[in-house]
Amino acid sequence: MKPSIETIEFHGIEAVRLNGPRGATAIVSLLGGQVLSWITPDGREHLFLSERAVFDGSVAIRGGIPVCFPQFGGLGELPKHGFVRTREWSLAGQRSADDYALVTLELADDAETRALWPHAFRAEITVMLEVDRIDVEFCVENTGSVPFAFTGALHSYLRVVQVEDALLEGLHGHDYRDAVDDDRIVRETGTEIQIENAVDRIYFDVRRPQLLRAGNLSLGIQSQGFPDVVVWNPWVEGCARLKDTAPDNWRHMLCVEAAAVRNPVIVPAGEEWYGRQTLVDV
Ligand code: TA6
Repeated sequence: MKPSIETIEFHGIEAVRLNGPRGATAIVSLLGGQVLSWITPDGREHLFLSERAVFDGSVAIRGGIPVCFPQFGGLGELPKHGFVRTREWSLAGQRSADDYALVTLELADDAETRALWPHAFRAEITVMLEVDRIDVEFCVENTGSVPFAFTGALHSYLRVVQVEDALLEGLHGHDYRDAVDDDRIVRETGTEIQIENAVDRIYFDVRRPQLLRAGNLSLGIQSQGFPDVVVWNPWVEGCARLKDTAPDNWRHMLCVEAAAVRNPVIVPAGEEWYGRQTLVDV
């Protein structure tokens, strides 16, 4: 079957399914402009999506790849992780060929976003699915007449069988801000990170790709444009505090996020910025 793109309903909301080469698929919801599923030709789902996720736009969908913009986390006055996670994006383009399927979703400012954040912008998420990889590009254009600054992330929830068995490589030697230890700045000394407790770290200025290994899973994680990498797992207690996860969900997810947090990105009037994260099944 040749790659194709179709609109579907997924958990009652409008979404686009990318039918990629050799049976690879991805699902992107218009709500949040969020990738919710990525399945490789071997039938394996690589993204975690909570069975208690809420799909009515009242909160962000728990799982997949939420887009955090124009504020990462609670680093400012805006709602946590900004406001585009709960907005309805629209389909701006689609394309497929023998070896890929691609869609672009877009979102522009309106009266509601300007009431929260007084800037004119146009954001785009482009998802390209190939046989063994998914590439998610976030592009933001300043359509106003003054510069703006933002922080943000592609908040990818990677699915693992048992997070205790996961090893994340590629962050050795980088400084991180540790949110579970009073925001202390720590230098990573391990060549591999193991998740043995709650982890909520922002690694600064990461130039190398990461490799996530867990059981027979091996996933390459690369980013461009986004200087920082966030690693998050809420562990047992943190997961119990989340309303939209099941008690054991902490075990099946590890967020490895392409982020711009330490230094806000400045976008001059009329210009655009882009960053991307690529996940490769290796
Ligand atoms: O990216 C990690 C983080 O900022 C954590 O501190 C954690 O709270 C998480 O994001 C989830 O945030 P959310 O608003 O989706 O519950």
